[in-house]
Amino acid sequence: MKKLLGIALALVLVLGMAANASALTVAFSQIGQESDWRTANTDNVCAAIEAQGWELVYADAQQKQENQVQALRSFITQGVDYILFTGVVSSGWDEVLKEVNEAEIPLLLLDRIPDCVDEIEYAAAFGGDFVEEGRRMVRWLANYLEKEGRGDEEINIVMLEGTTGADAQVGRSEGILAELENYPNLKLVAQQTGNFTRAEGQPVMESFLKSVDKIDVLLAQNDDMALGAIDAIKAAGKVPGKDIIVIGCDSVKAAFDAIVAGDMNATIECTPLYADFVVDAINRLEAGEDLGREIIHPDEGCFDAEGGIEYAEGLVSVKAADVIDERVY
Ligand code: GYE
Repeated sequence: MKKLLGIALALVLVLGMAANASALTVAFSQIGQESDWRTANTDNVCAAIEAQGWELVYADAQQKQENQVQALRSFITQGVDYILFTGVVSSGWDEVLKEVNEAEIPLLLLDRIPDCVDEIEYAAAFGGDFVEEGRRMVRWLANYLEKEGRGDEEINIVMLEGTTGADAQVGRSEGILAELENYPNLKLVAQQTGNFTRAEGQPVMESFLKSVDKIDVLLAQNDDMALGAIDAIKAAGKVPGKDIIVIGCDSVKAAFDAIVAGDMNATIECTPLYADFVVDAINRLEAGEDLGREIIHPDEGCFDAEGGIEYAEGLVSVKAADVIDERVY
């Protein structure tokens, strides 16, 4: 009997060790490190995976689709347990994501959703509602102008767009253009990509300032480009936040600082904090749950100098200075 118990105990130990050795391996194909948003997203997701005791296989694609394709194929070869994926651009993923499906590795779509989403299998999906974010940028602007007594003025807008063909660019442009239709006095007079980076936002704004006579508003599809543009506006002898209304997207800490300093007027929130979603989704999938095909969008806000401006039905902006200390990214 004793001997049997001993064997059973040894077996439990061996099995326990085996279970530990085969702790989950979670692979993450990230786009690059183009913005404060992206850095916060990488840090947040990677730290959460490691905190669970899961093995992390991380690949930074340096903005190149071919690097992502290569990373996904190497995840398949390694036989990872889960793949987290956000695509630098929307199109061109059909083949490699079908390979992921054939390998039967559960795929979690994050952030920028590929345009083949309806043709592939995925275990869970989470990301910003980019069209709505674009709409919110324009609604905030229209209501702000109204409050300033400029509601009927002819307003010239320039737009810094994100990486061409990225879901976040396509969606925000679509939302901005659709919402502008509701305000005939708001005119989009120039638009160009700044690739979601501060480094490119600056020279593109510089060229807008040279080529466009009257610029009243800058809509930047992320805060980093807005911050680069603010430098260009100052260098041109204009006052950002006053001569030119500056609106960004993401709500990173640096944008809060710029709003408090008076250089920037508003930022529409797009959270990079995906850790809770990722950990919860994997744990539920491990427990055998089916999470369905819904693409989950987080609740997001809008921050500006004074607060109280409506940016979506029934939602008003929050004064950045009041919450700056609580910002975690
Ligand atoms: O807005 C931008 C980043 O895909 C939502 O990518 C993301 C965007 C974010 O570089 O700052």
